[in-house]
Amino acid sequence: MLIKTPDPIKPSEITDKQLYLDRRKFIRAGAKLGLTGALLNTVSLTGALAGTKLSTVRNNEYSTDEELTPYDAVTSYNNFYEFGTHKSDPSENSGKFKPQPWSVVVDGECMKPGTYSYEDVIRPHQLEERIYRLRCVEAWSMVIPWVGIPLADVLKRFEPTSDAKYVAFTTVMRPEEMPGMRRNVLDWPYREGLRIDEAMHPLTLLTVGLYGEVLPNQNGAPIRLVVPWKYGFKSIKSIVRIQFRRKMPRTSWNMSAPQEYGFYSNVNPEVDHPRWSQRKERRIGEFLKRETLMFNGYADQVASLYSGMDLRKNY
Ligand SMILES: Nc1nc2c(c(=O)[nH]1)N[C@H]1C(S)=C(S)[C@@H](COP(=O)(O)O)O[C@H]1N2
Ligand SMILES: [Mo]
Repeated sequence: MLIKTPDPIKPSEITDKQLYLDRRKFIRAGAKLGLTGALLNTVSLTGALAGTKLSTVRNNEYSTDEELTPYDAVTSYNNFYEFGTHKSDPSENSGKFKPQPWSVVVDGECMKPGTYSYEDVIRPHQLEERIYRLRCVEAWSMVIPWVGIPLADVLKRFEPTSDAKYVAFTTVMRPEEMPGMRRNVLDWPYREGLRIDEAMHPLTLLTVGLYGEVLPNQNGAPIRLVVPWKYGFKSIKSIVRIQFRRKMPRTSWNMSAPQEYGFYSNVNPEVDHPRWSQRKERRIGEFLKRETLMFNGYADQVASLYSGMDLRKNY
């Protein structure tokens, strides 16, 4: 017997276009007033598909009040080389990717290593909305209402030991579902890393959604990092491994071009990329360029992490 399973339906297909757009306007208006939590329904995260609403409360302490980058730009202008190197590739080529079920391997210098399911890692009642700037090393930027949990809250559950000086992250490798992996543009899998104090910093967010909904595949479903004071490439997508390390881990962009991309990769207008300036950026949707701010505007919160370090050497 053949059992027919329904195809996943996007909210944009259920509601008619105008209703859909009105709902978005409504959510955004609500978000501006800080009412997000009250407007959105609670859903089970198990098997949640892109577009499923998430129940969140706005974190105002860490959110910027700058104008949001439109949803369509956030979800169609992406860097996710596993799906191709053009900005439109991730949204066009990630339809076959299956972000559920999901699990994350946790290992290295910690007391609770193991394989954790998505539901073990993400506790729905801890989800917050945080509006952060994301600045790509290519000198464009966006303002995105992310939904996630402070990474520190997750990492502490794995009980890192005093030998855990760094945390390494790895992206899933599924060439059958990720057509960009057929080309060796990077040495797969995509890898990133943080110093333990950077990973534990309250701004560092383990993210599962944006615009009040479950992450679309192109934005790194089902779990990605957002480190707002660093260039966008540090915000690794579709994470399957978290490893506590004694030594500084190797990272994809540093491995591919060490003279251009360092381990730290803090947003720094004073230190140019060897092939272009980092002084200005284009906010997606805007015409004139903006001045890039030290640590992407988060200096008050994070500058102390780097006191005494030469940021020209540790770029
Ligand atoms: N696995 C993986 N993660 C990745 C990338 C990638 O190519 N592969 N690109 C990075 C870069 S360069 C940027 S700017 C951000 C973009 O995130 P966004 O598409 O959600 O805006 O994802 C980062 N995370
Ligand atoms: Mo980037």
